[in-house]
Parts: sequence; C-alpha cells; structure tokens
Amino acid sequence: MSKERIKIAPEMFDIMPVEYQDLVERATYGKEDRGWKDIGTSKELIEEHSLCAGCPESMAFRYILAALPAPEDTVMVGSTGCTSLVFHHVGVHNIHSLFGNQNAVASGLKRALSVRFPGRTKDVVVLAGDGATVDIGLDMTLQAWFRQEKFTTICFDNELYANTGGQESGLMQKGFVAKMAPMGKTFEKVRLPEIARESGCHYVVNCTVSKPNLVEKVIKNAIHVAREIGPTYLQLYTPCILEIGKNSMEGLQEMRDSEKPTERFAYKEYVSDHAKELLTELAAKAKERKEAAKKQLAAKAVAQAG
Ligand SMILES: Cc1ncc(C[n+]2csc(CCOP(=O)(O)OP(=O)(O)O)c2C)c(N)n1
Ligand code: SF4
Ligand SMILES: [Mg+2]
Repeated sequence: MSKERIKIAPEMFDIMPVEYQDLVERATYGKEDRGWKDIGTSKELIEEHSLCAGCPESMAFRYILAALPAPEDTVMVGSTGCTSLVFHHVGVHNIHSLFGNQNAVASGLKRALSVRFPGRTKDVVVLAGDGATVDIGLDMTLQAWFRQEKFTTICFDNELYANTGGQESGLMQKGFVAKMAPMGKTFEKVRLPEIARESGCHYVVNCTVSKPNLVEKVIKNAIHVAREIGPTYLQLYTPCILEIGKNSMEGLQEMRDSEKPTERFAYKEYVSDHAKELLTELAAKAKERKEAAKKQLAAKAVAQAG
C-alpha cells in the first residue's frame, strides 16, 4: 500500500537527494510487522539528532519511529523542549506546536484529516516533554482526553524542564534538587497515568525505554487503540543524563533501577474493556500472519531442496 504513495517519478530519480532515494527504496513503509529489529538493516526514519550524546530520548525516538504501524500516514505533533530538536531529522510528517498546545493542535489535525481523507487511516501521535504535557499544557492534555479525541499522547518524562536548564516540573520526584530548582521539589510526582485513566484514556502505560521490544509493543497498542476507540497515553521515562550527570550506559542503568517493582517507573498498564477486545483480536491476526510466514518459508525450503 504505502510504497505506492512514497515513490519518485523515474525521470526525476537521479536528481533527488540520495537520502530521499534511499528512504523510498529501503525504508520499511508498508511492511506490516515493522519494528525495532528493522533498525540497522532498513533505512531508518531518523538518522541524526541534535540531543546530547547518549540521551535516552534519542533511542526512544528510534524505537517509536520503527514501531509506527503506518509511518507514511502518521503525523506527529511536537512541542518545545529537547524533543523538538529531533523533529527536523525525522522522516515522518510533523508539526511543531506552541509549547503546551500540542493536544489542542492534534485534536484539530485529527479531525481535519478524517474529513479530508474519509475512510483512510491517518494516525496522529503527540510527542512532548513532561513540562509541556503536565504543567503548561495540562488543560489541553486533559480536554483532549475528555473529548475522546482519537490520537495517542506520548510524554517523554525526564522529570524536569531539560531544555531550559533544569526547572521543576509536576512530574519531578519529591525532594529532587535540579540546577534551576535549588530548593528541592516539595510535593510528590503528579500521578498522570492515573489521571489519564480517570480522564477517559483507553490504554495507558507508564514505563522506561530500556527495553525496545516493550516500547514497540506499547506504541503499537496505543496507536491501534487510538485509531479505533479513543485517546491513549504513554508516559516513558527518558532520564536527562545531562542533569543527573551520567553517561549513556549509566542512563540505561538509571532506567533499569527505576523500573524495579517498588520504583516510580515500575511497569503500569491500564486497558479498557473495549481496548482489550481490540488488542486480543489484533494479537490473533498477528499470530496468523506469523504462522503463514513460517509455512511459506518451510514450503520454499522444500521447493529449493527438491
Ligand atoms: C509558550 C512558551 N513558554 C515557555 C517556553 C520556554 N520553554 C522552552 S522549552 C521549556 C521546557 C520544556 O520542558 P519539557 O516539556 O519537560 O521538555 P524537555 O526539554 O524536558 O524535553 C520551556 C519552559 C516556550 N518556548 N514557549
Ligand atoms: S538536556 Fe537532557 S533531555 Fe535534553 S538532550 Fe540533553 S540529556 Fe537529553
Ligand atoms: Mg522534561
């Protein structure tokens, strides 16, 4: 399907930038079960980034882009913050919204796309920091959920305003002292996943980005549920290694430590009944596809042997 839309007129091919030729020829557009394992072997939808070296947000970005079910039919909505530095390098349609407005912009966009392309799948995915999602944009975040807007909100939770030097955010943990918040946080981390569930989200996950297969699974689930049923929310821990003074391997360990059962990023998931039905159906279809592919491979091997 998608390769038909992402192509270059033959007479123009040689004058297109080599990057674009490569994208059209080797990206995973149209591959039904695309995922993080395609990273490194197919053309990736992100090559460079301008985040700090080793920032967990950069690997989270790769996993998310690799897991989008239909990248050519996806529009991502970003907001000001470290994440917004990456969108220029991403091979997916995207919009930069005014800081905090991302869920309002995504609401209008999703509705406009369904009018402009009736009957066609168009996914909208918001990707913003914790400052944008829970502090300055909280009104827009919640109102989109109350209205049951059919898109996914992903929060890269690094527990502070990283891009402006380390101010306190509502998702910062109690007692944390940041570079621009020397008094220490005086109240508990806001429980946004719980608020998301109570505000009408049908699929909510709180986790770190230490495991690519897990990130892939929750991204796919969230997008499919948003497409068919209603709003979904993912809160992904992407520690700011600059603020906490760690290198990339230590950043990975920081995530592993924070996902232990009693810690603040222990895996938490909420799935509404309606969403459960849909996900069970999709899992059955994916299993069928896998079995069919296995049979095809076996038949090919027999034919080659004969
Ligand atoms: C309307 C508006 N208000 C404030 C700012 C300043 N500002 C830029 S980035 C930022 C913090 C971003 O924090 P967060 O959303 O957590 O993203 P992070 O940088 O941590 O990834 C702020 C307050 C702005 N650019 N626009
Ligand atoms: S400031 Fe922190 S969150 Fe931003 S790019 Fe650097 S390490 Fe990542
Ligand atoms: Mg932040």
